[in-house]
Amino acid sequence: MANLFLGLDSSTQSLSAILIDLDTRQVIYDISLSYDETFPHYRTENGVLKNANPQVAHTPPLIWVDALDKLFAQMQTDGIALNEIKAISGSGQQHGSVYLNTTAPDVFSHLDANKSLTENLANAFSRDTSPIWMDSSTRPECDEICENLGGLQATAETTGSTTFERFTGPQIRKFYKEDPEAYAQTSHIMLVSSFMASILSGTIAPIDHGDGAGMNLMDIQTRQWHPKALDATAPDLADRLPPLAESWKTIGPISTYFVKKYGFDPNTQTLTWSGDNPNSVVGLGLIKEGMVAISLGTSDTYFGTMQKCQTDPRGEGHVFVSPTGDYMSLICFKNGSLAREAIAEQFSLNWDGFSKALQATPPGNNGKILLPYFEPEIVPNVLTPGIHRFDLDENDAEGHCRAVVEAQMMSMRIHSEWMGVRPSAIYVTGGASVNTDILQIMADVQNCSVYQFEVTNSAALGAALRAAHGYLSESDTSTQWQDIITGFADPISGSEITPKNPGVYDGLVKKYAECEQRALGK
Ligand code: ADP
Ligand code: XUL
Repeated sequence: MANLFLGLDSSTQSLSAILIDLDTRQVIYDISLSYDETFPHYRTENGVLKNANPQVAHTPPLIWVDALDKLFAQMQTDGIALNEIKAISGSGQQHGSVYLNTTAPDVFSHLDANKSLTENLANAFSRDTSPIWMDSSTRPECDEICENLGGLQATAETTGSTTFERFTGPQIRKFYKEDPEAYAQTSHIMLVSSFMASILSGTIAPIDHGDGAGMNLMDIQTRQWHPKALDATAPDLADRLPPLAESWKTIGPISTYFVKKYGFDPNTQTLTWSGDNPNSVVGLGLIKEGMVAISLGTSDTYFGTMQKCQTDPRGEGHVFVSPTGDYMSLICFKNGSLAREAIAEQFSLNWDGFSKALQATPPGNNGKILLPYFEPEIVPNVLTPGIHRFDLDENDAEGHCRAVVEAQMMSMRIHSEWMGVRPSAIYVTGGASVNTDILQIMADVQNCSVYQFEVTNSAALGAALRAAHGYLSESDTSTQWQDIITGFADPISGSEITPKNPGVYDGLVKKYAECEQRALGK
């Protein structure tokens, strides 16, 4: 019998699954269901409900639930031996929160296999929509909580980050202030990760330290809920949160719903889920200090592992807990793939045309600069969207393609300086990491080699590897990460993209930083 472990990834735009066979070191199944395409009736756009206010970004949590049924049904149709899967873990887009009423524990523990998951859960919510990581509508709440915790630096030292609009604490506070009655009806607040784990396990699942660190509610040193942060957020919040747990904690056997409906083995173990970025740390094999990765998914993120907790004095970066138990640093840029797509669309280009434009333009773009704030930006903090051009003609299609990518890469270089180390190699993942022309600009701007991976969804792969690690650790506490990831989390041999134009960006980065300051009115 094969040694199968499943990783699920409930991300902004899709639900994906990766199934690995630990014996043969192979990914044997890899699937992704786009929310917009699979479930048009929820009317999401790139996984998000349209809102007149550009700062508001919500998703109906039922779409994530619906996707789980659809995904397992598809796996069954594709002949996957679901009964041979030993353990499942998962990855969720970070920070997004799900609000449930007092019926939730009973609903989760008695999921009726004669109904769909959405029918089972339809009445369990105290809030129909979930604010997700793209929401930036909580500036007042951020200020209130931050002040209560003693200011930017104290908040960062306490919770790993200063308050950010998308973080769960400020989002909970806004909900409590705007709708205290609905808050009173809420008995459980979950992250996307712990919500999905709750469905799979049929219990109220814990929040792991990795995703818990993205809430402004957890003490980053002790890894416990921080009483003062909870008090600064909303009344009686401790009663509404699940326990925190290490990322490798086994929750228990899979809910009988999935056994009856899809033929899972009743002994299949469910493990605690984590956030997509912490999962990617494992999926990319970043288990040693000093390794850096960039994810080009819906968001662009820049992250690395570190042993000691070192927070960003400027307050732009985050410290999360890595699923290995170490720390990870991270910076998140909202105008990632969707900004690249916006430029491609504006000039009617597909990815091939976009790449040709990158090839046809010189590194440094003859000084043309674009600040691509199509959506409110997280880093630097820009709440009113808008794009800014410097020495760039608005009809210059090729110039725009290069300018958007150069802007993203220069912004990463500038805003990662607080980490104190320039990378010597970068591992890259996410949907856009297949695009070698984008990666060449990354290598040039960072002046270091960039490596691609076979599996571009490192979050789902990381979840599958975490499932294997957690499952094996139950019976053998000496299980080593390196033994689990070997053969899975290695860059593609020969995929190294070396810098071809070092030096070009040293000057341009300065110009970019000045343009940024001007655009921000500083
Ligand atoms: P997430 O996990 O956040 O939902 P993904 O990692 O799946 O996102 O990445 C999806 C994005 O990948 C799409 O929005 C698309 O813009 C981008 N993408 C896919 N193929 C290419 C390509 N060849 N070049 C550039 N970007 C691409
Ligand atoms: C990280 C962040 C995003 C989401 C969605 O802090 O907000 O990367 O996890 O991918």
